Amino acid sequence: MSLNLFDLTGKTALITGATHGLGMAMAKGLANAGAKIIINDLAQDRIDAALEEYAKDGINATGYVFDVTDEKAVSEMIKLMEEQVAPLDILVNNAGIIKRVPMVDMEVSEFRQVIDIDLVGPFIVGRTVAKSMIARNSGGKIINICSMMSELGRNTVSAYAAAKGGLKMLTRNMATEWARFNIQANGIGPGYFATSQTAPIRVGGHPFNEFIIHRTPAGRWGDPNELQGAAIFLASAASDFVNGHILYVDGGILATIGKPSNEQ
Ligand code: NAP
Ligand code: GCO
Repeated sequence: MSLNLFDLTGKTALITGATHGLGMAMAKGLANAGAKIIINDLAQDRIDAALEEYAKDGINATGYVFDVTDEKAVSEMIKLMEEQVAPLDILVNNAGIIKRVPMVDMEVSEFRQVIDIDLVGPFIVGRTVAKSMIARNSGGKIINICSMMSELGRNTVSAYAAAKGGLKMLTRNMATEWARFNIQANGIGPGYFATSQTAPIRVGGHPFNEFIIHRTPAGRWGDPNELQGAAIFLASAASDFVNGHILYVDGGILATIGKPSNEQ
């Protein structure tokens, strides 16, 4: 019998913040590998619209509204989805925000909000899902969506970099504490991808757009669908001995210090 290491048939995956962008792309990839998909967002209307989008691709997804920073709501909604749909085998902590403000101008409340959503949120959701996996002795896969800013700083994104750097280390601690329960916790570190989050810095003629195209050895922004392979790998049996690893999908950004503007 040929064992398809990447087959997710019979598995159930929760992807937070998956009504569009990278979350939707990864969710579609997991669905195409056989997983049952549950998505989350902050608003029912955006979930409803997204479920129609998934259905167009033949994906019968389910959606639940909750704020990843709301411990009570997370606990109630994960209990409900595991009753109504199925126990979770895979969690993708994708939901996140960014604020681009110079540190000297950033309100402490803004800094705290980014940390809360991008770092505390994955802790809350991850811990809630892990408790269920441990109680069921099922094992499982946790995938935290990190960033280039898990490794590099950049002007104006201090809170985001602190959160994503922390998420890298939270991933390693999840791996450390939960590996004995056959839970593999890993991260995906996307480079620069074309989504609504990067739209403000990607518009044609924006200096950052040109900078990223030149700074990325592949010479372009990533397509969200190019994260599907990494998501399927870390969600599948193919990664059963991979733990605490951040898999960077960045077109080569972290491989290089870059090149002068006059070099190809
Ligand atoms: P996006 O288009 O802004 O989508 C973020 C999603 O998270 C949205 O669905 C949003 O819901 C949801 N969300 C925000 N706060 C939430 C909360 N408190 N509770 C539940 N859901 C919440 O971003 P993206 O570009 O797809 O990025 C997705 C993830 O990848 C983020 O963690 C981001 O930091 C990371 N990332 C992105 C890139 C990139 O180049 N795009 C690169 C590296 C890493 P609403 O729509 O309702 O606001
Ligand atoms: C930015 C971008 C980045 C990307 C991503 C890079 O303003 O620098 O939004 O933060 O979202 O995190 O990996």
